[in-house]
Amino acid sequence: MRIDIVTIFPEFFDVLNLSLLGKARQSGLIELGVHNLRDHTYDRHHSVDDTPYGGGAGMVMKAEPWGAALDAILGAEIPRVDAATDGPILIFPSPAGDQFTQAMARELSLEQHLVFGCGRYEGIDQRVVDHYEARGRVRLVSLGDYVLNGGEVAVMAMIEAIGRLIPGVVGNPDSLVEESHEDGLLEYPSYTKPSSWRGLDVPQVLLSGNHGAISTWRHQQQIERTERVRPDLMSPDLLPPANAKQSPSRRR
Ligand code: JEW
Repeated sequence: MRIDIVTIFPEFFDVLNLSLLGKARQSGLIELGVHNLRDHTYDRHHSVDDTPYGGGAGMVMKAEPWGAALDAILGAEIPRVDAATDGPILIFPSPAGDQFTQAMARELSLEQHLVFGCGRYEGIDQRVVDHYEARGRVRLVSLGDYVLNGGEVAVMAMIEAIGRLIPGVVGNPDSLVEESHEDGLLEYPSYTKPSSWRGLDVPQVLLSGNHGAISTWRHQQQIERTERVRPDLMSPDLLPPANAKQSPSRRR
């Protein structure tokens, strides 16, 4: 997968050289380009922002640098016939976007080319989104219902969630299917040595060697935990009838 990022803080993405994603880059599974928006300014002061039309607080990112930066990545061609279903996806993090989910990460991990535009200030001139929507696939994506100072942190989270779903990036593919959200349930609790710590014992079943019992216990734990902390994720057909009428306990 090819990933391009446009930002006024390219150094922010230096951490992508580390850990799992860094290895994926070295092995060529992920090709990353980080582009400084300011390299696409042609005025004396390299301005990327200006005051909003209509007044109001704060500054808005100017359309011209965004147009120049994105054209340099995407090419400056007129819309292609299949632009709605094919070609790169341009993603703008935004508090007004569709909620980023594991399902969206899964979909995006199948793409060949993602381009992320990181806004700052009060956001980007709306015409940038409008223009590129007419040329291809554009998505506004929200990390969640809270306000960040810009798109960089959101892009970092999205790249981590997407990157680890690319075959070969995470060493053991089993750890991908077993984990939270892939089956609509939260994780079961995990334990490692020692078997007793500060008076707290590892549940006996995990020491039993009975893999059937362990598997059943873990699934029960997933269902209980999901019902307790994220009932919104709970699909009724996964609930055993005995459990369905029980009121959620306050434990965590
Ligand atoms: C987020 C990009 C760029 C995403 C999530 N836009 C805007 C905006 C900002 C502050 C107040 C009001 C609007 C700052 N901002 C961003 C915020 C993404 C930008 C500028 C973002 N939360 N916040 N999920």
